[in-house]
Amino acid sequence: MTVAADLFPGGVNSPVRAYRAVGGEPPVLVRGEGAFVWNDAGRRYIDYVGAFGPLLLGHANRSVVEAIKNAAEAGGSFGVTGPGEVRLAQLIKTRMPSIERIRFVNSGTEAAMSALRVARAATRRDLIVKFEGGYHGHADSLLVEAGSGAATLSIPGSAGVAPSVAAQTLVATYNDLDSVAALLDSHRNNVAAVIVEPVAANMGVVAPVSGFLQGLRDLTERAGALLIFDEVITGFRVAPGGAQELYGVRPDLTVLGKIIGGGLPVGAYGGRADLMDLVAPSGPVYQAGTLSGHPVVMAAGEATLAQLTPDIYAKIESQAARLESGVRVAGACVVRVGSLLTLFFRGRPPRNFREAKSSDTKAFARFFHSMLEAGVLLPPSQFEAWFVSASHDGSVIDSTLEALR
Ligand code: KE4
Repeated sequence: MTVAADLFPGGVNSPVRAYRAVGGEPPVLVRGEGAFVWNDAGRRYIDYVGAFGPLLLGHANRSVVEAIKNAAEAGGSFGVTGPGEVRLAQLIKTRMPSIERIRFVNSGTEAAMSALRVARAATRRDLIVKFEGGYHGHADSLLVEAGSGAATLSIPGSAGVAPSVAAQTLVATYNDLDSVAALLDSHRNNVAAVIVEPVAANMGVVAPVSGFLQGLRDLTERAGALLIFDEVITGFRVAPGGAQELYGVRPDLTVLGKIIGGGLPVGAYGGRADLMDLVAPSGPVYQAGTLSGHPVVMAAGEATLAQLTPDIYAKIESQAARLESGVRVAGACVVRVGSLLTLFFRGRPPRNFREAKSSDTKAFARFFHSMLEAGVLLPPSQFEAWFVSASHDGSVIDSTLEALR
């Protein structure tokens, strides 16, 4: 959109939307319903972007829309805790028992940066360990060889991040416990936390090898550091209780976003009560937000989680499995965890970001455009996940496989 180019940097409000990694002009999308989106010329696409993760039920889910309307008509944010915040927090706690206390914020970025602040306060240590290719939003200390947008744009870290801040973040290799142990040993007693996407989804979908997550749990315990699971993407997607349920590993703190807001701006961080009680006004860690816990957002999140029944998860799992088994593309391999899927243009599934980066991104770009031509909208980057929703039913999967032929 030319007018957008005059208004927003790169014509977008988030870099990945500019299609720099795949080339061409992004479509102008004006409507979404279920598994479909329509452009301004009325052309319909099957949508695997799903707003990059929040829309596990698909676009314009009737009861989510109804809940938003009712909450909006009841008035906006009142500047005090409301019943909607309580109900959504209870739904989250029930499904993620590691979350004894929670704080709602307005984005995954805010949630991740706040969780790190709690970890530093709790341990009185300064350093953080993250993983190359892991993306946790754009807070300064986390934009150190980030994945997702930065990886797509091949910007290691970011301009504007002070070297002194970046120096507080150590970078390990995903699926490589030795790289974590080495950092913990060489910075003994000064690592506050290890933050990890339990299923990496910002280098494309890279699954944790067996024992990796439990290994992080053991290493952090031994080092007196906290383990933070960034479940902004995996939370309530890869299992009813997220990756921590799927892999049976209990983090000290969890970062959430996307699905818990039902498509509206949201984030949350939570975990052990003794840690979260450090957060103001209970404790000395300051964090605040004008619209945190907004009733309309809480209503959308509650209406979403309330629909996530075992049947829905079983349905999404079977559809995503059908898609996985039907995808046969020369020179590419599929990685799937639940309803997260990536087609890597390389011979074998990557185990870390360095291997993911060796994918043939030009081949991906050609594939992306051929699918767009065929009416299937994929995330515009080799380093993003395809999001299958409950609305991607049998006929949608069939049409997708048809387009792949
Ligand atoms: P937000 O600040 O964008 O709400 O969340 C940041 C974030 C944190 N943690 C994980 C694991 C994430 O994937 C994200 C954001 N995800 C990207 C998609 N890979 C958002 C898309 C975009 O940047 O436009």
